[in-house]
Amino acid sequence: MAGLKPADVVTFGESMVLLQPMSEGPLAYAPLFTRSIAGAESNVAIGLSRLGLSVRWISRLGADPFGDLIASTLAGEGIDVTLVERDPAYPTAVYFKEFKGYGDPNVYYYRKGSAASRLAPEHVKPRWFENARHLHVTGITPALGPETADAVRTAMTEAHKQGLTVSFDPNLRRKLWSEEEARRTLLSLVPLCDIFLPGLEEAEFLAGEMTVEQYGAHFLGLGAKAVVLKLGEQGSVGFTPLAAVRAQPHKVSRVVDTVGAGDAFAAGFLSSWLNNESDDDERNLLAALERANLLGALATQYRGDWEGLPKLAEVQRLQSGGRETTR
Ligand code: KDG
Repeated sequence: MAGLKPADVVTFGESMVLLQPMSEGPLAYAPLFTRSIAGAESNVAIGLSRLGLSVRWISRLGADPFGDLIASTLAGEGIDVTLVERDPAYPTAVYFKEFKGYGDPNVYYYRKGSAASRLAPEHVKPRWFENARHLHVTGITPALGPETADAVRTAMTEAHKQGLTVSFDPNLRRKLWSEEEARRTLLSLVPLCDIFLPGLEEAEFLAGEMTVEQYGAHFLGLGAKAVVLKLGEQGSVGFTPLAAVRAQPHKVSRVVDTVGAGDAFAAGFLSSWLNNESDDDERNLLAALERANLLGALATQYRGDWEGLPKLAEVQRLQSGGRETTR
């Protein structure tokens, strides 16, 4: 078997076809839709790839046209999809958004019994981590099927065994499982990660009400080596055993669609953190948080989960305050 292309980041999870109504209002009365794809891990993969990192995305897709669409879209974004498996017995999942015209969009999943929900520990192969530096996983995958939590646990353990670092975004999706099961499972995965990336609401869901500093200490105490808390409009804050750094939010002129903002944040953070050139945790955290805040803010200003993610040159221009030549 030929060797795999080196990957800065490996990620795996479910991607679905996404149907978004072209109008605002109740989904029941939406007559026209645009079709795209989405999935937390593939959103991060696209963000990282556009920022110049090499990325391997792994999943199980149905042997159906929607599976073709997902694989070819991600390959078109420069992502290595060589290890994706196609399952003739189970379909590729679909999800819909509903834009109310205020607040977060509602989402409706059609993913029970999908090909990715059949992911089991025996599918996780040492080869997944060959020639790679880092694994990124989210708390969506463990919620999908009977064995997906064990598959995530196996992958995190195997990645460490092979010398990779691991990041974990809890990505709490209450529609997918009970609160009790979510809390128990997500907490059990925290000690297996190096970088833990919760939002404030997720931190509270997992650990109860605390101050931001107490959350940092709490999750470091569970075994994470770095804790990065997303504070929404308040920016973000990062903790390692040696540093605690807060980064100011990037200005948002108009919120259009908040779905995918956490994934953009993760891509921004990892793209900087994994390319650290200094030993100074404070400096590294600040640089990574600033880029993460920028990407998260940009992601709220376009429709779709990943389409508007910026390329590296655009990020550099925005961060240096350079002018854009638009015409
Ligand atoms: O973070 C954005 C994701 O939630 C979205 O792309 C779809 O993966 C998805 C999910 O499970 O909600």
